[in-house]
Order: sequence, then structure tokens, then C-alpha cells
Amino acid sequence: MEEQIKNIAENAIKEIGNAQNANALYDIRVKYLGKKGEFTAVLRGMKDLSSEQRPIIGGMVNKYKEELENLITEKEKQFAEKELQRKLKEEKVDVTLPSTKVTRGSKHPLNRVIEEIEDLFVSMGYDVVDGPELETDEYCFERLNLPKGHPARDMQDSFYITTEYLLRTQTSSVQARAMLANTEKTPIRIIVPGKTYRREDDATHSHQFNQVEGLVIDENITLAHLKGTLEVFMRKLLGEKTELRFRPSYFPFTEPSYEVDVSCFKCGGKGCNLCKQTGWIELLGAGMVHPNVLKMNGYDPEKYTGFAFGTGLDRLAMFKYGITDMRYLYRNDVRFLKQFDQMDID
Ligand code: FA5
Repeated sequence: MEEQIKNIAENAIKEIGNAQNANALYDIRVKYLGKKGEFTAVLRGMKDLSSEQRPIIGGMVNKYKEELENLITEKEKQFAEKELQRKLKEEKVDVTLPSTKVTRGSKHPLNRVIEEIEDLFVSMGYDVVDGPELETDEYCFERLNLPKGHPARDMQDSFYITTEYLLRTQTSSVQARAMLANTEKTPIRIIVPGKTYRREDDATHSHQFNQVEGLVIDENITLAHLKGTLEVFMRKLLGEKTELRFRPSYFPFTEPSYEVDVSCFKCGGKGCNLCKQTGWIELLGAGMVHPNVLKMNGYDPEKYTGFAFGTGLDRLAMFKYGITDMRYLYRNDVRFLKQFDQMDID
């Protein structure tokens, strides 16, 4: 039996010496030292040995096993080192090569306009407020003096979710929310930029668009404040030479109400294709807050007056940046978006 053990060990040592890679070593380990390996088979035969022989054979097997284990481990280390050197050589990083270009995203034109408007109004002491896009009929219409069945509702083709809930058609819904939330009934000065939704879709109308609402409530607020504010607003955004024109209009929540046009910034008011030869572009709805709306939302119309305005941010961005189709704003086309990277028109 000793002879058999010695032979096994000698064969194993020879095979280890000839092994060309880590896989071969793995096979050798299994073949000789594994559970079903040759040494295990020998040990199984020990039951037939005398009690004197058993420890001698057992000790011998263990000694060879240890020796083989050490030889295999040593050789594995050599292979690992060789592999590492090969990788270091082949996968060398040349730090002097020019780096791959990192492409940076750019700010969306709508966000540029929103941020510019927010900066301006915050500098004038306004708070920036938001409200839910999934709105109730109550806030979107009823508390704005548009009871159910009011014909002016037809002007805003809406996405109703239930009979009570709809996607808000106008940021004016936040007017009522802001007035009710102000339990002390102190003056209000807010702007509300946000998404709005209507069932419309063409080059100048999108089913989802953005508005910014303005609301000021205080004692002795007059139309002059509204005019002055909108002049500052439009001149900052579209250029110092911008003129405003107020045309009488109708909104149930303001009285009097106006459509506000700005002089065409492209032709300076002379008439061009952008302003359809009129010299003016309609950009805002505005007016003095209707006494009913003040009353309905807890403000005393005898004490307070206010003005409100609402404008489409998408249209503003189109005019500011010369974008011809509103839908470009929502297509996420990088070729379109990256044009605004370095751009800022004043
Ligand atoms: C309103 O939405 C009023 N809430 C504005 C207002 C506020 C009046 C406060 C008085 C006081 P109007 O429906 O006209 O008004 O919309 C305002 C602006 O939103 C429009 O001038 C236009 O720029 C923009 N707009 C309206 N519908 C769309 C649409 N489908 N796609 C893109 N922009 C739109």
C-alpha cells in the first residue's frame, strides 16, 4: 500500500509540473485531492489495515496531500502573476491620448424662460407658488366665477378624469387656492408657473402647455399697477423697446378684463410675417380680480382689490427664440435642444 501511495504522489507531482494553466491545476486537484480523488480512494481501504498500520498509512497520505496542496497553490500563484502581467501589458491605459468627448445636456428653452421669469418676479418681492395639475372643477372653474354650465367654460376644451376632477386648463386655479390658504387674509403677491392641459393640438396649440399666472391682492391696487408690472415683465423678457397694448376682453374671474398684445419684437411694430403684418402679438390675458372671486375666496372686496394675469410660456419661448412650431418644444430632439446651449437673447 505504501508503494501505491508513493506512485500516486509521484504521478501527481509530475502532472503538476507539466500543467500549463490554472484550469489544468484545477483538474489535478480534483483528480488527486477531491472527494472522489485517488487519495480518498486509498483512505477508504484503510479499514482493512491493522491498527498499527493505520496511523502510518494515514500519516503518509496526509503528508503527501499537504505537499501536493502546497505545490498546486504555489503554481496557481505563478499563473495568476503571469496573467496579471499579461493584462497590465495588454490593457495599458495611455494617459496621453485625448479623452473621449463628454457631451453636456443643455437647459430646455422652456426652463430658461421659467427661470428668467421667476428671477424677475422674486426680485420684485413675489413668491413662486405651485398647485396640483390634477385639479377639481371647483378650483379650476367654480371658485373663479365659472359655475357649472357657464358658457365661458367652452373656451377651454378640457380633459375630465371624473365629473369632479380634470387636468387643470389654466394656472388660474391656484388663484383660489392661494386666497383660501391665506387664512389671515393678508396681501398676496405670487406667480404660478406650471403645466396646463387642453384638448388642442396644432402648430401654436399643444395638449399640454405651460402658463405662468400672476396674482396681486392688496389695498388700493389699480389697473396702473397691472400695466406697470406687465411692462416690466415683457420688456425684461423680450427687449426694452417692447410696447404693450391692452384690448378689452372677457374672463369671468376678472373685471375689467384684457387681452394684452406686445409689439412684435422682430419688426419693432412695423408689421412682418411673425405678427401677421399687424405689428402686435397677443401674449397675455389679464384684468382686475372680480369682486365675486375675492368674496368667494374670503377676501373683502370693499377693502381689497387685485390684479391677475396669465400667459402661455410656450408661446413666449417661441417668440423669444424664434421657434416656428410649438411641438418642437416637446419632441426631445437633441438637434433642436442643443441650439439653445450658448444662447441668450436679451
Ligand atoms: C387663460 O388661460 C386665463 N387663465 C388667463 C388669465 C389669467 C386671464 C388671469 C385673466 C387673469 P387663455 O385661455 O387666453 O387665458 O390662455 C392664456 C394663454 O395660454 C394664451 O395666451 C396662450 O399663450 C396660452 N395657451 C392657451 N391654450 C394653449 C394651448 N393649447 N397651447 C399652448 N398655449 C396655450
